Amino acid sequence: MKKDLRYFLKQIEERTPELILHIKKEVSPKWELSSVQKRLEADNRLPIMVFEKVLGHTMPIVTNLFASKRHLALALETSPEQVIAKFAEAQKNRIPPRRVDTGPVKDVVLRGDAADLRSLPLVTHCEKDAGAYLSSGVTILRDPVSGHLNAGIYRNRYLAPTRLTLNLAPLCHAAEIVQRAENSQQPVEAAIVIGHHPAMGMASQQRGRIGEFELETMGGLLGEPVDVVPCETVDVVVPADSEIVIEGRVRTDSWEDDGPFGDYWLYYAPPKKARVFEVTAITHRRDAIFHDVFNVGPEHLVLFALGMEGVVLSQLQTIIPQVAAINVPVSGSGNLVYIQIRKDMEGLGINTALAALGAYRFKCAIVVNEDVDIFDDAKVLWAVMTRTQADRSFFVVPGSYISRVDPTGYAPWHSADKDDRILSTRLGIDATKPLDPSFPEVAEPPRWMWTQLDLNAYLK
Ligand SMILES: Cc1cc2nc3c(=O)[nH]c(=O)nc-3n(C[C@H](O)[C@H](O)[C@H](O)COP(=O)(O)O)c2cc1C
Ligand SMILES: [Mn+2]
Repeated sequence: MKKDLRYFLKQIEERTPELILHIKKEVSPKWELSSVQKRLEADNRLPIMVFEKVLGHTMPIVTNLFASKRHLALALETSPEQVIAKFAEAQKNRIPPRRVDTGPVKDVVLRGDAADLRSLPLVTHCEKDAGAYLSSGVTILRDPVSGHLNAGIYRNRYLAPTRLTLNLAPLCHAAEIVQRAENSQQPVEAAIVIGHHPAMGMASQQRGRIGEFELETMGGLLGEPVDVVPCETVDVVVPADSEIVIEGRVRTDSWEDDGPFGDYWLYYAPPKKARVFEVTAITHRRDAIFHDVFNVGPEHLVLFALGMEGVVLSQLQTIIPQVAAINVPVSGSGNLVYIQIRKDMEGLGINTALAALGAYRFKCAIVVNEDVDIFDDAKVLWAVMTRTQADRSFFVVPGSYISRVDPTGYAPWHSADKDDRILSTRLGIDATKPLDPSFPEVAEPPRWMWTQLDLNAYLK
């Protein structure tokens, strides 16, 4: 069986049925679907959900595909602890896609006015969102200058039956490609892919060099080449086994408002100008499954964090071999990184925090010893509270660029425009204990006893 969305869902049904929920009651794509998701999340439940009946639509919607490291681990057939290493490895052992003539995504081909976005169940998540969004689409575009393909997730707001926004953050490859196309007055051909094996979403988050096609990393993750087919109306290839493809062109001469939109900082991102995507065709499977990502739930963050973790871990280990593991926790909205080190010299905690802040635009880096579980926020906070003094273990770096979304950002001192609030202050924390052997030992019952206890014998 092809490794696609259906294959993954079947595997979940067979191996971890408790992780998938089929919702048979009809839901509205406006607020109701996201309310169900939010309500379950409030109960710490993050199952993959298949909403089988969506008001006004025939396609079912799957969501929560990336809701935790466990979800990613199941997709990669590994353990949650090994996900980052496997991702970093796939980025090194890339497998180029394989060109095939056709595939299920060509079951239905709609061109011109028939390619109507209203046939897709676009979801409205938050109360004050500007409207319905396509939040899961992986946009593959061809750089008209170099000819290379590039893929990433850039949210799309519905504008009209054949028009969407394409919201490109300033530092991503796609923004650079579209800007260069604008400078050389060339059109950008593109396709938005919805629904495939989760490896597609993961690969789309790789932070590689411009010109490295993300579907090669997807091949690396799956251990086999991804079958791709040419688009009908643009010079782009798309995965043959995806659910839905929206073909079109990115305009380099017009902008539309994107936002407000409930984003991964868990606030509304204010309206700002986005590129415009004009639809030329829609192709899909006969019984296509639509895929939605709930951006103010953990799944956006878990997926987004994976891209950072993959590149930051390998960079850090090059500079500081004592780095054992990292985690970009959901609680930090992508701005926080925990790093575990094998501390063998004083000063290594501060050095590691400095290197981590340099490796990516984190707002805060916290370094701990190997005895602290970096997948548990409470354990990391415990280390900060019992192993630091703020005037020695913390350092602060003002005037850095983190993100244009930081709601507490401030304008550069020389900027005339006080709304130009693009700067943030960064924090490094060395929460490792001193090497001094008189530092107290962690108290616990004999480790050999409590870790190997046969609990069932006591709980009967
Ligand atoms: C669910 C989700 C939504 C995202 N939305 C956007 C977005 O709207 N704009 C953006 O620039 N990046 C967004 N990202 C991050 C990019 O997809 C990511 O940085 C990607 O690596 C960019 O690829 P590129 O550098 O090849 O363009 C999103 C990530 C996820 C996981
Ligand atoms: Mn790229």
